[in-house]
Amino acid sequence: MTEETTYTPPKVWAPETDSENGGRFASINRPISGATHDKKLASGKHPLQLYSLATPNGVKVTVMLEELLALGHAGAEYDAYLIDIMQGDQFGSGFVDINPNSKIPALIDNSTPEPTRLFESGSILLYLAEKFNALIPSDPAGRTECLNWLFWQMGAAPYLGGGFGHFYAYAPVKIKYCIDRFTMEVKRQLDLLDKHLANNRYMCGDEYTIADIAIWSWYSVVMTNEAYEAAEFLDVNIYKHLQRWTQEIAKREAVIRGRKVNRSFGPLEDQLHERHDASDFETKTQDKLNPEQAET
Ligand SMILES: N[C@@H](CCC(=O)N[C@@H](CS)C(=O)NCC(=O)O)C(=O)O
Repeated sequence: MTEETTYTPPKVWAPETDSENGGRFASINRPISGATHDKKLASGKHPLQLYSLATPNGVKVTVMLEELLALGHAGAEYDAYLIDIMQGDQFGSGFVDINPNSKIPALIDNSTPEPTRLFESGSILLYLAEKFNALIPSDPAGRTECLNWLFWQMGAAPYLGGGFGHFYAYAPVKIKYCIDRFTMEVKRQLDLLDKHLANNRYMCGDEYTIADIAIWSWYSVVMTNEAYEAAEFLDVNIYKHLQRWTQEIAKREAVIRGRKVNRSFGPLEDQLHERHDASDFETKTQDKLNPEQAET
């Protein structure tokens, strides 16, 4: 029997001072909200200022912005700054002013009479879709279906990331109860998506929308083994329709670009730490900025 199964919760919980048991995220987890230090955020010339990291929640927004630019919406031009969540950048005062919840992605729209702050990736996708009247169906029934799936994703991802991913890949001990519980739920989600995509090209039929962007950003990395190295464990190859949709969206130019923005891991040619101009994809990825690192 492991130590965890015999754990008796105290009357009042208190955080452990010894962080060894906390796993990979022990250094950034706190039981209180708010800023830990003063730090003003940088700001660029474009209407939209993004503070993010290329995790699935961050990728949703950079893909959306690149899709809008590809559609010709110049008002979607943006400056993207890297927030290193493992270094605690999300607890700087400037970031907390935009997102009191201290999580990426966070966005400022400077094109409104007063700057508009945005946090929560679903809220950001919906705001941008409405602002540019793009990537959301215009008929009421289609719009409702799109929002059904967008909100489904926002509710479902914590079971995938915070539940399955955490206990399968990150927890310092493997606890069968937790892994079984969240694997059951994640496989149910994959099956749900697979069945839906058997009869629909995209999540809302023939139209590619913010629902696809939100769901793809999370579920594609599970399908391709990039997240949690769990593709074999989850037997993802049985989800044929989900595979087809994953691969089709991965080929979109805007998706290829969006995935690189604020990425600080993986191949150097895919890491564009900050993005201020479309040309940055050609000249400012890490392999170009640090050619000596690229050669080693
Ligand atoms: N529901 C939020 C979740 C955002 C979120 O969990 N962001 C993570 C990275 S994917 C984060 O910033 N974590 C930092 C922390 O927890 O301190 C959204 O969709 O925007």
